[in-house]
Amino acid sequence: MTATKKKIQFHDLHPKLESMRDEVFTGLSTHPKQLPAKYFYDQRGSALFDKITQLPEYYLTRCEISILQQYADDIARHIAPESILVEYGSGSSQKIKILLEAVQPAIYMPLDISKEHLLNSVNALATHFPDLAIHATCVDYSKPWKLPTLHDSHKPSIVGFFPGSSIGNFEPRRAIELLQRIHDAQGIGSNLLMGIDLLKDIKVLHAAYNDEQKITAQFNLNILHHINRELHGNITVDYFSHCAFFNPKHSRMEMHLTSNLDQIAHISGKAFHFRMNENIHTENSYKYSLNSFEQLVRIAGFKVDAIWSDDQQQFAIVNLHA
Ligand code: AVI
Repeated sequence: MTATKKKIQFHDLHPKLESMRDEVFTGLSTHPKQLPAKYFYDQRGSALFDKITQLPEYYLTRCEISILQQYADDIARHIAPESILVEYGSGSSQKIKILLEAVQPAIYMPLDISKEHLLNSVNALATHFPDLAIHATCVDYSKPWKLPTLHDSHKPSIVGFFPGSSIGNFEPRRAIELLQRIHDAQGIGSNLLMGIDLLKDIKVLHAAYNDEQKITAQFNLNILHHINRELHGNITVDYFSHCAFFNPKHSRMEMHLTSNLDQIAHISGKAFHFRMNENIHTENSYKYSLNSFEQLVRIAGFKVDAIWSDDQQQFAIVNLHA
């Protein structure tokens, strides 16, 4: 453990990074072809995602922020004072600022797999909250993990914050495993605040993933640029098109990249064949009803304690009790 600033402690739990080459090769060799959504997020992909969150069609971020603004004090009343606030993925500073101001935790502990991203965001946050004790922790929380020991004499209560409907990007089986891990790591009696995107009119969902400015299309196609750069690929990105639709059977938005023609591309010297109209499945974004979400979290050992939503019930922040 090294101290980077007076109030910032850094814990490196040394997440093991999977080989991008292995994952891309496996994904493009299966039928139907698929790619892990985490490879959207190189520097350009993260900047494109930031743009998505500001699009008129992408209601998710706006809804979640407005729920936080409207109910922050009530949310804080559901959380024990002097708690440790653990954020899963150090994401939007706007959301965490609202929560930190309302909850006033003893310690803020953001968890992220990327050391660089983590340090950049905590340094910016520390300027805004100079007295806040921050324990930035570099970890892959989708694998088994333990909260770092804080050598504190009393045992503070733990509240997790998992915003942005990020849980929606996990298949339900994987979402349950992840929630079980969080349950194990945080312990009985802890809380978990989650942002979830609710099932709604398909037209609204369709527009959110097919925006007029085509930023989501650029975000989806960026995975191919990322592969070209990192894995010495020669994929012609223009030969693929963005495709996003609602799959009612699985209650999820799906994103795919469709090959516009019959083509062969090389990645790290290996040839991959894409038939005309063949899809590469790049992302799932599950949409839950409050009932289906309650069932999912119950399997993982959590109970729903409170729900805050917007007037149109587009999005919800749910407080879970372990
Ligand atoms: C990060 N995640 C919750 C976003 C979503 O809506 O599933 C990623 C995204 N994909 C397309 N637009 C935004």
